[in-house]
Amino acid sequence: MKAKSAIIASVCLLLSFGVVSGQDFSLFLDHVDGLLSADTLQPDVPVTFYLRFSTPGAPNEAIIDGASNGFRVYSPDGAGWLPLTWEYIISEWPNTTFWNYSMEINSFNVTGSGADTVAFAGVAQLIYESGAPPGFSSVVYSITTQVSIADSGKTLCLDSCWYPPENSWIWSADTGLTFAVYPAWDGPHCFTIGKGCCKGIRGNANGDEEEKINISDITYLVGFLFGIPTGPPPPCWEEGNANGDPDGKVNVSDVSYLLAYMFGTPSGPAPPSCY
Ligand SMILES: [Ca+2]
Ligand SMILES: [Ca+2]
Ligand SMILES: [Ca+2]
Repeated sequence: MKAKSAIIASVCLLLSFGVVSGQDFSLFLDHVDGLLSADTLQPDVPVTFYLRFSTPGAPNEAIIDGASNGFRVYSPDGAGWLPLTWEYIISEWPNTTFWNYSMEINSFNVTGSGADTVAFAGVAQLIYESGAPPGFSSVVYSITTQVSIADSGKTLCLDSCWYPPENSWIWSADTGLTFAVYPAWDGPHCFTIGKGCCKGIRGNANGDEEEKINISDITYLVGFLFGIPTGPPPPCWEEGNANGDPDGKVNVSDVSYLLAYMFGTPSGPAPPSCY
């Protein structure tokens, strides 16, 4: 707590000489792992938000010598999510290359309910030629969580926040005259929680794009279950669970089910629908 106060005090001290427009300074959501489509999250797999930190080149170039950015994850309609975890994406970020005075991550209430907040703060001492240089642009942080298929149709959002939550961001810059920068942010980013990878009915064990259910799916499952060497698992596990057993098992029963459906006399029932 003491250390955190020191960081905030340091950042604030550096900000006391004036303000410039932050249009060319930004921290954007660069991309997301764990999407089913551009605005739909895949449930039950890790979801990672990657954040890009950018500074302008000339004519607004400046060394950023203090940067503090918070992010919060929340659901406006009551979805849950797994407690947040976070990482540095480039190794220079947390060490002396950029933030030779200190780099901290502070998290608040990362419980998977209410709003979870993660704040990143870096402070440089320019006398040692540190700070984020002009024209810098890289993904620097990631925040990871996971949503549940039980919350399909609900919404999960990532937005900016200060710490404590719901205040503005601030960086400090130095071009010989120290000033404050309010970086741009392209959020909030909200995503619908999807229904997983399974489409229509189950049984497309080999994941072919046309969603066919045929002998190739049986071959694929047999390879996975009994092959020497073992074949790969179904690209969408729920499709491999052709008989739709509630435990989600993929085993010889699914092979038998598909055999009966395709070749039984009389034919067995079609695989059940995914959801
Ligand atoms: Ca299917
Ligand atoms: Ca298939
Ligand atoms: Ca099964």
